[in-house]
Amino acid sequence: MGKRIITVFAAVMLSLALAACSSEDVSGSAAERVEAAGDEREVLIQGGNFYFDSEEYHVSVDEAVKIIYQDIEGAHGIHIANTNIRLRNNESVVVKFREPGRYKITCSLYCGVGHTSMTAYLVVE
Ligand SMILES: [Cu+2]
Repeated sequence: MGKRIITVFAAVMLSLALAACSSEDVSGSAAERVEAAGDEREVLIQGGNFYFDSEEYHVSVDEAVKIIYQDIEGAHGIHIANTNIRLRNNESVVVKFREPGRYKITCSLYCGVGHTSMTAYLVVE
């Protein structure tokens, strides 16, 4: 009896977790690196203790953008979900997003008690 309840509970938790993921993120590798032409629009993301300077950053599908990360307080970094984009202080990358979506940005460097609360979204539309 107890075992069966645990199995049902685990199944419910798993389906909730999957539902939460699919509503926030898109699957697959969403961004491709492109050669910098020098005139890309710059998207500056800044991080402090323990926040990013905006809740959302906006880019257009197929727009070449230069994503730049800077620390304004403490030492942090960013990882953008569904991409291999990981940046530390003063690093940048020129990319195009192929798919619209809300891509979660998290701190990529363990920075202390507020680390897990450092989230924002890159909105591609
Ligand atoms: Cu952190």
